[in-house]
Amino acid sequence: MRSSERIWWKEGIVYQIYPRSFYDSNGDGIGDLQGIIKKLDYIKKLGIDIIWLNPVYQSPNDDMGYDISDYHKINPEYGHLSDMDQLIEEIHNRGMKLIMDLVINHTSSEHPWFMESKKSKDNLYRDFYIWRQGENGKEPNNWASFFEGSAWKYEPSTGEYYLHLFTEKQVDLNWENPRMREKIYSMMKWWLDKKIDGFRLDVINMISKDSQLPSVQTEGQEQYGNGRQYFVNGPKVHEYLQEMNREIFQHYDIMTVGECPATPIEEAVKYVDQSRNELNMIFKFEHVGIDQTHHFFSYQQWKLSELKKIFTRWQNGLKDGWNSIYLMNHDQPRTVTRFGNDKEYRAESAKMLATFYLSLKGTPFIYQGDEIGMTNVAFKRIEDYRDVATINYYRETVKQGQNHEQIMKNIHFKSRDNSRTPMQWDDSKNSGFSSAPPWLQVNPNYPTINVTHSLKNPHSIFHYYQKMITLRKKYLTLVYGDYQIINENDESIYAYFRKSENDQLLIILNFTNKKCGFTIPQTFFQKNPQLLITNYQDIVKLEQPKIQLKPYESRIYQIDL
Ligand code: TEU
Ligand code: CA
Repeated sequence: MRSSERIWWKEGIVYQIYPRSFYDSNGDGIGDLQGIIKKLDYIKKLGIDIIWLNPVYQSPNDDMGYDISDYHKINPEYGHLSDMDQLIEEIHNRGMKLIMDLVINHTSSEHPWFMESKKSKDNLYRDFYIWRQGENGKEPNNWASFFEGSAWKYEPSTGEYYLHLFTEKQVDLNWENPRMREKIYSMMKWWLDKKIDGFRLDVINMISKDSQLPSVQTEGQEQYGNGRQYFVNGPKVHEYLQEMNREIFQHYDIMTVGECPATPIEEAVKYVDQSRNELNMIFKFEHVGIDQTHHFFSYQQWKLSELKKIFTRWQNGLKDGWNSIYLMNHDQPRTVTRFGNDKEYRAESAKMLATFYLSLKGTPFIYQGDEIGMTNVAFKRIEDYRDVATINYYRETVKQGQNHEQIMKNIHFKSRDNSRTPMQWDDSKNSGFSSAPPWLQVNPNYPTINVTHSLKNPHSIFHYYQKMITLRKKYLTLVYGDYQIINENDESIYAYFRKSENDQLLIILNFTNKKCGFTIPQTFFQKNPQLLITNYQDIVKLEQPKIQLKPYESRIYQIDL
């Protein structure tokens, strides 16, 4: 490959840090910026190039930082701007980069803009948000909030309602207002001038709402319905992103990744086609919706053939764009619990899944703790949960008289707190995360699942991740090569080629807890394939194209072309 064609944010591997749960440096039970600084060598050791930080701005924490009350300040729980400057410098000193979470679909209701906006109808900041009159003593329309109840909140001081797609303390900004947009752009510039390396843009595909704000058809008795057809990938979203690109992105060498729930590939291409000058990549949601039914918290068994269809469609569908690759984040269940087996095959399946998402075309995002195979948690009492979506879901479903056991079962699988329990550093009290009781309890399995164990054991999940990352850097075909699915309909094994001018790689993944057979395609087998990596220790010599895979076994073979 010519070096001019190589791009750092395509080759880079991202590590997502949830700051509140990563490492507490001052013993208050809350992770912080100095804590991250202390662990940078650990992240570097894993082979990471880019760090994504969940929001650390000043916030009343109604939705754990996704409700920002001052974009120019750090939440004092995490530190100060001077700590942020130091963090940026320490990350750069280690040859890594940093992207910040940018939450600009909404602000906190405690943001000064909103404090002004709600004062009077002719306030200078009134139009920074979306205000409407009620309809017959009810909300302006019947949209539901993502976090239960109506998406509108009545504000007595001016007798109007404001829109909030998430909690009532997360107020949707009015992107129609050019003055508001300008303020956002200058804030972005302020951060980029601090030398950060890009942004992850929170629910960026929801910033443009249909100006009519029409009600939606609801199902049966439901009072509120999902209004997404009127604000997901809305009428002016691309206009705004192109403007943002002209004003900001194009002046810096940065990486941009937009979070885009409920976005099919036909819509996705519009965000990432290079020629359109919008974003570098987006987070797609189809694969994390695979086991979801009518509600975020209800789930069903998923099928491997379905997973393959989704990935294959996205691997091949962004012709002029680029993929992001992730299996979990701070909103999703733990990878090994959801897609692998967190019981008898925890190590094997976590390694198989690492082989999977680190061998696809796109920029991989590793969520903190996945590199040691952390699992879901199951707190017995709802009082032990901290996530607003979980707490609201519990309150609403109990009110509706749903079965308590079933509600807790759904929470145990789907709660966003599964991903947010403190990082498990060692087997000491509070998993070495903090000297004080943490803000959210540690997963009780920390005495066996922790970083110290993983670092000591040469065959650990950590060391496997490290190897996979090294491999991805050595074989650029894993980054840039074409993707070709081999066995679309098989429900046990997922196998695909990655191919470039110089070589071809075959990735074989057993997604089941049983032994399974697979036949290596003849043309590939004839070229003397070399085994690059496997998640089992006893390596079998390849004597014939028919192979047997152990439970959750994964292998990558390579041939020169
Ligand atoms: O998430 C957007 C989002 O719609 C979902 O991931 C959501 O969390 C899930 O469906 C649960 O209902 C982003 C952030 O990642 C999330 O943490 C925030 O809560 C949300 O935006 C609001 O800022
Ligand atoms: Ca702290």
